[in-house]
Amino acid sequence: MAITLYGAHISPFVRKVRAALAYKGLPYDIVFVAPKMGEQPAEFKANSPLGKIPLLRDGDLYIPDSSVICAWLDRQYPNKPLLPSDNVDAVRALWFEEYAGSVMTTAMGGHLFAEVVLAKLLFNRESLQSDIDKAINEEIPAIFDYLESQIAGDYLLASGFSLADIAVGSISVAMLHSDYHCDAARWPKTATYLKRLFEGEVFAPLIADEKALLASFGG
Ligand SMILES: N[C@@H](CCC(=O)N[C@@H](CS)C(=O)NCC(=O)O)C(=O)O
Repeated sequence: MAITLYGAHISPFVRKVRAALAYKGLPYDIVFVAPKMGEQPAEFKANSPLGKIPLLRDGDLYIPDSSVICAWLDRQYPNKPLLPSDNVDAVRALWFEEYAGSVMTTAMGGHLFAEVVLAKLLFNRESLQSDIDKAINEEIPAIFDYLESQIAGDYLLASGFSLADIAVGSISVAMLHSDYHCDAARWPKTATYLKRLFEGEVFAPLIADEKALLASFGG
């Protein structure tokens, strides 16, 4: 069955689905859709009731929401599971998915990336320096403190790469695009962990794609 992903590459939630598809080795097409902007395909409007990206089409089935899409992919394509088989690990991975999609997205996406990159590139306005300062001085340090206390070896869970890393890695790429980096002297485990994710086989090709795309828009 053919898989189609509707969304924009630079959305952390679209990136999360792309990372999940890449990890599972599933081929797909992307149809570019920006929320609240431009012409949107009729099937997107009909099947994304909240108007948000991503939306996935798998055969005849349309699935909105990155978390629901990841749950679908894991059930339908169980090879290379996103959720560990152990219940405690699985529920911890789901917690990190929630943390990445809420607190991390507000700080790294809404306050940092939106102001450092999107303000000029897309919104045609000056950056809000107060949002950038809040992200850099308060929110992201608190996130790094937390991740530093949680990383268990190479990845977030001792059992290995999982949905937790896909979710946390996806939003952390926004930081990379904003040219903000984790201070390895202050958060050594987190800095090493993020570097491992960014250079790993799941995220490196996505990051290269996105960098080329941002450069083509003058970012
Ligand atoms: N819970 C959703 C969040 C998706 C989301 O907020 N996407 C943003 C783009 S990064 C969006 O479409 N925003 C448009 C809007 O809120 O109307 C998911 O995990 O897919």
